[in-house]
Amino acid sequence: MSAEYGADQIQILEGLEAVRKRPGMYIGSTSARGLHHLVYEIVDNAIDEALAGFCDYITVTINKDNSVTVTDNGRGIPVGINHKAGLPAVEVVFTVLHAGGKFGGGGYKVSGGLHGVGASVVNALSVWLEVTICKDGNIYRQRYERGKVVEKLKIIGTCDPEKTGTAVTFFPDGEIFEETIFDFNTLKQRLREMAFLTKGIKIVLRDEREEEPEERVFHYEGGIKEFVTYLNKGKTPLYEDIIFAEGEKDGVYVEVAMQHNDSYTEGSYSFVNNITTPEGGTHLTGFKNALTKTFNDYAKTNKLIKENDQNLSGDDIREGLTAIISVKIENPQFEGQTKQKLGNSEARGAVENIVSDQLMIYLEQHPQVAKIIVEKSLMSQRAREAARKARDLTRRKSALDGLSLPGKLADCSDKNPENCEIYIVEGDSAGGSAKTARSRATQAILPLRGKILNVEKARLDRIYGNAEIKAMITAFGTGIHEDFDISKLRYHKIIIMTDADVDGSHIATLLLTFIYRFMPELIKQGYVYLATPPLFKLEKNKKVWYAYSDEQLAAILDEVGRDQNNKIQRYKGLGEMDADQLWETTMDPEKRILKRVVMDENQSSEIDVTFTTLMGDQVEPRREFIEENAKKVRNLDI
Ligand code: 0RA
Repeated sequence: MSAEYGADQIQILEGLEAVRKRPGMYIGSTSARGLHHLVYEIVDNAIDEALAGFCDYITVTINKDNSVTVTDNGRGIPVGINHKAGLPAVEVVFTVLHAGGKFGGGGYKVSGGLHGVGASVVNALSVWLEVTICKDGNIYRQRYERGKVVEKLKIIGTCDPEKTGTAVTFFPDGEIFEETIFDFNTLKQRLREMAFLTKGIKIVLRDEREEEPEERVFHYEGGIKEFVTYLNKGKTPLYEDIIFAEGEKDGVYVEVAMQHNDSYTEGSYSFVNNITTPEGGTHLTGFKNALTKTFNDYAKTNKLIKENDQNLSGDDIREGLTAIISVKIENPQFEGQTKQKLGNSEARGAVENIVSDQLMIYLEQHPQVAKIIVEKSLMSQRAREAARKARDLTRRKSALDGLSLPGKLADCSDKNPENCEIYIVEGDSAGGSAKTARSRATQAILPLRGKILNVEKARLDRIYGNAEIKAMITAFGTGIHEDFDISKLRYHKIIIMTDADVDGSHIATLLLTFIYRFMPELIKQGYVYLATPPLFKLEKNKKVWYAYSDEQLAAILDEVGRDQNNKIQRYKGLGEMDADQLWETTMDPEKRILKRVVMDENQSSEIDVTFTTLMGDQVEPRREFIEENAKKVRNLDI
């Protein structure tokens, strides 16, 4: 080996040391999210090979030892010497930062968002990584440890020269990650999404850790059209077709699929190079512009609305719309706070043009569908108008009253939102106890009567007219929709306190659905919590213990001894506790357990499916969901 080679080698090692020193900079975080990004990173490379037209089969296996293997049937990572580095190309891919994209095999590179950082980052953050390549009738293998080459690339056998492909196995480094156990469901959701976004690809996910390995196959010949069908599964579509537009303009490849359902919420999800853009950007703007313009043009030309009538607004046209907007672009520019908003201006024009042209043709060929959508939009327009009037009325009233907080609210005296919390309490009687128990300075209580309105099934005007919802909106102080202003939030903890039974969870779910649909920012910023009332009270020799789970009760019983002096009470509702008990077990900031409600913005389409499945009007998908998830619930409340 020449001296030059040694010098090169040192530089390479330094590169990957930087990744180990600041892993967050490369994969976002070292939490479970970062851990799963390692898998997506390797899968992305295989997807690139698929987009280049050379691969149609990918497997992802969680092995018994919790390492992960990703295989693809692409051309195999090149093994020849890369002359610039003087090393086999595959070694460069795994040991040089950002080397991945340089070996482009044509097609679009997935290189945006949080990942797209390259296989070398996965290597740097793994205890060990092995790559096996079938190419030209040989099987090649190389192994690395914490990013460093352990041995030279070597041929370990032969294979059918017709067969090519790559397998990568890695074991995540516990020195780097807070969590090293892969979650099947997390991988399942992202891999399903990747399969929808890459039509024709077959992705198999396998979990070998269980006695009986679990396996899921994702394969959608219809691509994002099937994605829309999937998202609308628990809903009632307004027409059969999935409307589809596809094309390329100015280096932007565009695919859009959409279908309306009879709900009142919009579910549009946009992607750039297969990565979700929760903050939207130019591609989403282009889509919205195209939709608004095309429907108004069509409706006027075909006399569905009169020349002098008010235009349909974008919000009206998108009421109940499920849509996927997917663009692929060579050099995506990301903007915004979390770098998740597409900035390329050519994407706006490309999407707007392609969608406008193809949507107009579709509407002209399908006047029945066009009529259904325009009529739905007109109904939305009327409801929006009614809601606006109702809201103006409340606004005027509150201007007259000064600050008109809901009558049932027992507010706290501290006016600094950072110190303040509001308990949303199920039922007037528990509300009464909570009012007695609370710490008046910082804890406000809002009792709600019975079940609140299911916002999945109601239109805006009814939602605004609902007393319980109005009470929450005014108590929070933020307003909703276009009026929403988080700086006006009056409490930095919104705590949902319901009975620890099926009805209680249902009410909590209804409340969360409302907050998720109308004030998602409250969840994103971590202001929403669930209170945890105890399930049991144990009394023995004048001493009292509370248990919040069956396991905890068993543990306490083991400690105090299981005998006749034990008096165990099972709480069925908050109402069974007096004010002192409620304070001690559920409200005292020193002792209570609060669960913060969190959401992964990168999985918002899945969250949407879950809410629809649980709260929508289709019974069968809900039954399937419960059956699939029931086995994961340990303390099934019967
Ligand atoms: C560039 C060129 C060639 C293959 C690949 C990239 C490739 C990369 C990855 C990453 C994961 N799986 C992959 N499969 C293929 C082909 C070069 C040649 O034809 O020799």
